Amino acid sequence: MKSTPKRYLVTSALPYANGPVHIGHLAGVYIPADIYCRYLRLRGREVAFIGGSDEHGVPITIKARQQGCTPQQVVDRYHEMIKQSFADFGISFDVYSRTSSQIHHKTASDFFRKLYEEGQFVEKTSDQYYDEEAGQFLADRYIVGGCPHCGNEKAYGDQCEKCGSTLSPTELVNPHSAISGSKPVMRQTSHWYLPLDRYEAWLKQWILEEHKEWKPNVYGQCKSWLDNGLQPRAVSRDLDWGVQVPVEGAQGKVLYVWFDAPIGYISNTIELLPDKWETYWKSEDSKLVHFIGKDNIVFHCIIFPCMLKAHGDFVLPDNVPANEFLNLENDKISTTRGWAVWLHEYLEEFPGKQDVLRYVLCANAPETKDNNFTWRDFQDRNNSELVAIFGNFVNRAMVLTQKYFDGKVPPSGTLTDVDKAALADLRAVKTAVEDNLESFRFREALREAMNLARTGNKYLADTEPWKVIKSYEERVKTILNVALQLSASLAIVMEPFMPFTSQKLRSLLNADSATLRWDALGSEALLPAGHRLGEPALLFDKVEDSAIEAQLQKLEEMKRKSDAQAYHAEPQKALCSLDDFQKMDVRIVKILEAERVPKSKKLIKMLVDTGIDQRTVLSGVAEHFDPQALRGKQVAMLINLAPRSIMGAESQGMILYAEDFDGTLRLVQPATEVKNGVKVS
Ligand code: B3M
Ligand code: ZN
Repeated sequence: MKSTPKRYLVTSALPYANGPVHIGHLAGVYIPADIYCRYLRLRGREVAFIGGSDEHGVPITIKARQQGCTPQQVVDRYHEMIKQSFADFGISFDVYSRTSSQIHHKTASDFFRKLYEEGQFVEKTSDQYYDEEAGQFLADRYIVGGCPHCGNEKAYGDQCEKCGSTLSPTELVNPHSAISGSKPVMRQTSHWYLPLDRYEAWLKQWILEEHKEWKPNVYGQCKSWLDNGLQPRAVSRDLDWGVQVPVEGAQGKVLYVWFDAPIGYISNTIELLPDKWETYWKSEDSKLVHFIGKDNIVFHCIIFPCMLKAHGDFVLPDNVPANEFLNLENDKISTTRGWAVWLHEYLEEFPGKQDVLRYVLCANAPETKDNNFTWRDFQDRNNSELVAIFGNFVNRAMVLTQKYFDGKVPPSGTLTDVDKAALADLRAVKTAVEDNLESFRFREALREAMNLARTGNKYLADTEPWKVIKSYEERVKTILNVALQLSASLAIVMEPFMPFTSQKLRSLLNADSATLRWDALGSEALLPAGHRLGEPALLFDKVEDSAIEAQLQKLEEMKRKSDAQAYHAEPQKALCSLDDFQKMDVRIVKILEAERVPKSKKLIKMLVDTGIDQRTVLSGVAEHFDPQALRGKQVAMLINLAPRSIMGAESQGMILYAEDFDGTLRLVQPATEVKNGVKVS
């Protein structure tokens, strides 16, 4: 057994500074990491919570190209924006720095040089894709093609985002350059590789034997990597954006972003604690924990540990509590498609409601499997949990105390069984929450904390102090004393999860964080009799239907916009002759009557004037048009299609429609009224 660590080094994935952050980032990484760190600090443990932006790599240069600016401009803009969003949501980093910093360039460079000088890399020459038009090698996301596993046509040279497989550029089907679109050629280049295969035996022992306690999703992914066998991994790239490879003759080569980025954790600790950082990174009694999303598991559990092992001076991660993904309204969150809830936009639309989102994202966190965020669930959890249970309980306790006892905590008298049961819950919550947090079960920890509010709410409903007051004031003193102790306990236990609410509640209770300390949690006398409370106020307010509808509509519009952008006209059909075409008699006809066919979901029966005759035609468009809207319209129709009988009626011809990118049907009409029966040719 390892002894209790002296200090905790907690890192959270460094987001690419190529766009704003969204709820998926928050739910997967930053909320659990923040809860963990806040909790550790409340317990008086020594913690360094390390964050920062990942400013290198192809994701950044691609964004710069799209926006027509320099990579530096991209990272400057998004670094500030991301940093602000995290601060707004109370993510309590001790440092939030960036990998473009000088300290980082030096740290990463020194790290590489040490390994290089000790002969830890293998230098290999190989053929790689090269874009002759753009004059550069195509690393990682610069090369796009078909995924050999799932057929996704937009897989990257390093990964398919659709099926999640890790790829190498040569596996792509029909590869092309993301820069010029051209077909790349092969060119020789040489790079340094970290021989992961040499670490296989050690990794198997270290992870599969010594870290069986890692979350099943993390352990399982590691096992499958190790079972498949590891290959040497290139740690340099032919790019001009990144940390220069610090070796003579390596002009035009930079460190692979996944080599430099995790070293960012070290650089940022150095920036935070220039004199003390080594106590965190180089002593066995430090506990290193990486919070990440599941797509980063291999880098944090296999590659970075091999780098650390090769270097030799540093501690290894003790745990890597990776989360799965959060979906949005049953669809994968996608930055490119705009299918996301951006943190800065949320704050504009729900000002002051940071904790509501923190609550919802933790209560529904994708801890063991992918999970789904829906705006309806957000509203439900706010209205029927935060407002109706937590907020309502605290408010009733405070308002009644104000009313009956002039806002002063009344003394507690003889306890009944109901009181004792409520107080038992109060005493039990500390261990329940602690045990769950220590083992990274954040949802369960929050549920336990919230159960205390449920207890309180039910306690008041059962004891009915507003009725008892008429006959038995002494009893009400005890009831409100108990209710206020529960409220005070909530202020403590909610602190890691909902820091803003906790702060507000402390101020309502007129008690500071020295009184309401974590280690006092479980005490039945947090607020002494006679203590004067602050003014009652609501902790939460309702989220109205209109606010939710506005969000759903916004998403819907986003989806339409991106579908429209992604639309490609279908390829042309095989050639036909003029004869073939002239066989088809297409005319402009007028719809005289239109009605739904009884018992059919799809069919509309129409009477049309073809200029030659009046006849019946059926169309399967009842889901697209109201019959009313068709009447009187002139449309294009193939009139010599052989008659067919459909649901007992005969259809003599076929009305033509244009189907838009989103499946919407439009009538094909002449721009101005023409005679019925004129030919379309
Ligand atoms: N920037 C990938 C990501 O944002 C990467 C993480 C780096 S952690 C050292 O998912
Ligand atoms: Zn795929």
